[in-house]
Amino acid sequence: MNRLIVVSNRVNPPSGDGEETVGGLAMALAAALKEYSGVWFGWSGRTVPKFTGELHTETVGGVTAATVDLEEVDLDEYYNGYANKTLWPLFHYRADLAAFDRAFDKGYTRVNRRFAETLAPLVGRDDVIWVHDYHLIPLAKELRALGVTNRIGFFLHIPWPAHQLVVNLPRHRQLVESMFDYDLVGFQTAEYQQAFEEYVLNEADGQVVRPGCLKGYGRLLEVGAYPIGIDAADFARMTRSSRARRMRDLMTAATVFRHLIVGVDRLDYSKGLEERFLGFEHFLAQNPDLRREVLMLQIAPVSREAVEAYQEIRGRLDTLSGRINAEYSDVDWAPFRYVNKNYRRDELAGIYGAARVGLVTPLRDGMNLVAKEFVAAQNPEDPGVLILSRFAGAARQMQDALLVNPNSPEDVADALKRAIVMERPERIRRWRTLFDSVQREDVTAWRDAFVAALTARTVPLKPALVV
Ligand code: GDG
Repeated sequence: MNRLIVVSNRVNPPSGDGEETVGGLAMALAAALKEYSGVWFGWSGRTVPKFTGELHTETVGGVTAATVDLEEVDLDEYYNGYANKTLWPLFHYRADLAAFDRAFDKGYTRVNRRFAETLAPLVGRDDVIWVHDYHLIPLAKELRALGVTNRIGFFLHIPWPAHQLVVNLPRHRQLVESMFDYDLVGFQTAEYQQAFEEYVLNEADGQVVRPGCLKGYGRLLEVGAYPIGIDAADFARMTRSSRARRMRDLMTAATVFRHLIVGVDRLDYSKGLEERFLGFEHFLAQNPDLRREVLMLQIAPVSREAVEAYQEIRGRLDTLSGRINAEYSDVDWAPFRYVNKNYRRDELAGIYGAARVGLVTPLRDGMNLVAKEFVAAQNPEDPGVLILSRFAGAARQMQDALLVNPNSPEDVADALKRAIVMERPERIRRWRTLFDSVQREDVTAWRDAFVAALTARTVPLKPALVV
């Protein structure tokens, strides 16, 4: 293999100043590219009146960031439109929020074509291309049309939903068929892989040729589950940094004689924030004796503010958090802190470290890296307890968390009580198993497994005719 070319919607090479962008994909790719002298290609985050295809390149720490500007209408139709108003809600089981608009569809195709046209001249003979996430599903199809024959892999960071949901998408066939232009398609969990296989069996008259190899639309495709992890070593280092320690001391001082319950999420309806707030409210109502012993801190930096559904949920969360504090606060005490501020990663590490409970309750989540970060930041001698939604991809690997149904306030409240009163030996036992898997199945293991499978693939690159 010559170079690894990573492609994602946004490109966020580590700046080194701690002011990293919020979001799991950016975190993971920055960590995954660290040891490769690779190229990271994608949108610059800027818009121009007319698309030119001009490339901006910058090399930071061995990684060349190659970015391209898009037009305002691309942003509306491709990013805010098809990606975040159509695919994101649908793939997170929110068909009620999904907008189906042909202009979005056209914008999505146009931007994928523009990405392909800009990227193709950069591709060397032996380069391996790794495309990321739902913004860029048809990219391989566009690259193949331009004559790119290199190995191309795709990784989906979000869930692949049940067959019956996918078929809500107008032109779902074209979208899935375009995935057969990849050599390897990776999912976060075996469950999402199975859902994809089920679609192919039902809608493409396909078959499972052997485990991990599908036939559909007369072609072959390798598929697999590659659960993403965090950069555990780097996170452990960060936990010991002076900023993390300062933050941990600050939070410990703010919760003397009280237990800190922490949630950290992009402000997104898929993260189950409303349901979590209701669960906490239920806990306060049911446990008058424990009320003054807890403080819940929810950090939720705003994201995708141009999309109405995100503006609406923000308003509802403001009301709900206000209601909880108005109902339960006392003159010297309030149960809930809800902040929309974005913190540095080392500060987050300190906050996680001070917490007795990590409350991670998405309604649907491809994986969820916050759950893993919380575990990585705990003190081995006195670790906190992770409460995790059974609908997060991470639940598969993290069976020693307290697994809950995030839709049930009673379930969440019961788990909170159990976590607060849990004795230290049980906390240590549960944490140890969780920590072992967070360390072992880290971001490097994820990258290496995917790249090894992509470069060792057995399906011929351009299968002429499969019988
Ligand atoms: C997608 C999938 C999948 C949050 N607040 C702050 C902040 N964050 C960081 C967290 C974490 C990341 O953002 C969020 O990652 P998640 O995995 O929880 O969720 P998504 O952003 O939805 O990521 C997800 C992931 O891709 C990777 O495949 O796990 O399922 O939806 O790293 O720490 N970071 C900073 N300040 C904050 O206030 N610096």
